[in-house]
Amino acid sequence: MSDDEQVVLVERQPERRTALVRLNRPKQLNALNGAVMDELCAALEALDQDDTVRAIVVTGNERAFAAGADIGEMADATPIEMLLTNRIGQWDRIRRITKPVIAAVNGWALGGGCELAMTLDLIVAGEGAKFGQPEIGIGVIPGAGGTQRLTRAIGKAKAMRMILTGDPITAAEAERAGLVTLVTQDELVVEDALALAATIAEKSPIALRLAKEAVNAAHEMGLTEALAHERRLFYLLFASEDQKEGMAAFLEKRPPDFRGR
Ligand code: CO8
Repeated sequence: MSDDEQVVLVERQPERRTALVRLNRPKQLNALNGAVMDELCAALEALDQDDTVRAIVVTGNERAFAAGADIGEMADATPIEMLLTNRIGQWDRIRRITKPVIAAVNGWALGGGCELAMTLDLIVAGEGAKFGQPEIGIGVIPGAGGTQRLTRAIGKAKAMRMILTGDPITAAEAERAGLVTLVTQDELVVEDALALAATIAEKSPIALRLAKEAVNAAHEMGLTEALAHERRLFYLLFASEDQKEGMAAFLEKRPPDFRGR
């Protein structure tokens, strides 16, 4: 299959133990149709199983990370068709990825595109990026986590404005509000996201996996339960070779060699 036909492209970078996943429907601003979601989920799941990859970057192109769910594909749908195709249920496959995943965002991250970025773990944005939940303008509401993740990320006051007006915010506003990890020049977005991924990839894969699980628990559990969960994950890491190696390397004043065991 040529690059023109594949709606998701995957490039592994073995020397940095990272991989770059690119959404590739440029003429439709990467609108997330069934094919894109199927290929994206399959690509992330394959990389999650690949021991040569320790951190992943997902990006779009210079105009759009993704301008939302494909409106043409949804316009005539019935609720039962939506239910049976399980398009939104499929997003749980992205949530279940255990490795760190960074969204590298240029241009539009709207609707499902903004929700996709928020479902991943960190967001690196170009100065010209715009984040928004414009669904209200087409007679619906965010359906893939936007009302929940945006509110948790930036608070009710700002989330209400974005969701009720549909107006997007800039990358700088998104960073100030706590939605975005890092803002950089548009042309450096992918490079900086890959550099961040490479820094993460140097760490113990087992510790990364449990760290991601523990941080995500902050959104899903109450404090007492989440603290107990964190403590159990912390104790569990003492069963890993990477913990012995990491602490020995510190004491011997040498860099650690993490094997993911
Ligand atoms: N769906 C389908 N096609 C799209 C989408 C989209 N979301 N966004 C852009 N396109 C297409 C346009 O139709 C156009 O195609 P064509 O050239 O054939 O006419 C092409 O991409 C380029 O777009 P524009 O000409 O509109 O480009 P502009 O630079 O003038 O405008 C905008 C860019 C502002 C991004 C504009 O395209 C826009 O407003 N797009 C729609 C944004 C939107 O409303 N997104 C929310 C969609 S609903 C949603 O995401 C709900 C998620 C729920 C869960 C997900 C389930 C899978």
